[in-house]
Amino acid sequence: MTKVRAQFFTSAAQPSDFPPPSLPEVAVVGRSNVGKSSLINALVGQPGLARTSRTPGRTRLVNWFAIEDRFYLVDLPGYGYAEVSHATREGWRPLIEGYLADRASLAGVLLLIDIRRGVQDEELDFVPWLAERAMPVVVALTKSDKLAKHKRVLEVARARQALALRTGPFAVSVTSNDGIDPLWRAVVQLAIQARPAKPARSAKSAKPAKSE
Ligand SMILES: Nc1nc2c(ncn2[C@@H]2O[C@H](COP(=O)(O)OP(=O)(O)O)[C@@H](O)[C@H]2O)c(=O)[nH]1
Ligand SMILES: [Mg+2]
Repeated sequence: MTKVRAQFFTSAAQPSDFPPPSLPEVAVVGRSNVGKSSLINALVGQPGLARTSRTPGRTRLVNWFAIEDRFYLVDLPGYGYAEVSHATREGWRPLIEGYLADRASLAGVLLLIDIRRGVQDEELDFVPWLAERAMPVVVALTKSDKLAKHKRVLEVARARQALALRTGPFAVSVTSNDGIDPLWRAVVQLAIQARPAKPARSAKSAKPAKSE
């Protein structure tokens, strides 16, 4: 099992509380209860790092976890949970969207989908939205232990087609450990292939420098 140095860094309830961008960040996104916190714990091999819950919709904060002082895994509140009040949901939306649209240090997104639920409207909207912004995404289908192996393979193929993915998705389970190591490698790739900060506007018109 992967074991890395990971520690809680900070949390924020509103964009004005976000820490200044520093290290690359990989945001973990998905519906409430899809298994975001459990997966973060499994990826880093620390069961108690991110708080998991049987009650959906409990994480109302954005949580940053520092990984080997090299990058952050960012646990976002879940979207689309029907049983929280409309007002509460509308309160979270600016937090999630504000983070994803404006975060200068965002290197990529780890999008989680429950393998039994499959791709829904939210993901059909969200994946092209990321593509328009040239934001790399890795998709994982969670709770793969809940499906027989032949059904897992089918769901992987369906999600790949529905979202027009070039690689993956990864089927993962924190109970069986299925797919955790390959997913971790993909997450680390996302983080270390972080795009450099946007060049200054004037650099756009300049010809690329040739090496002599
Ligand atoms: N069987 C199974 N249950 C899981 C798995 N991952 C998470 N869960 C359960 O799903 C529930 C929600 O998990 P949590 O990580 O809190 O979801 P979050 O709301 O997306 O952060 C908890 O009861 C977890 O124990 C998995 O791979 N297999
Ligand atoms: Mg959570």
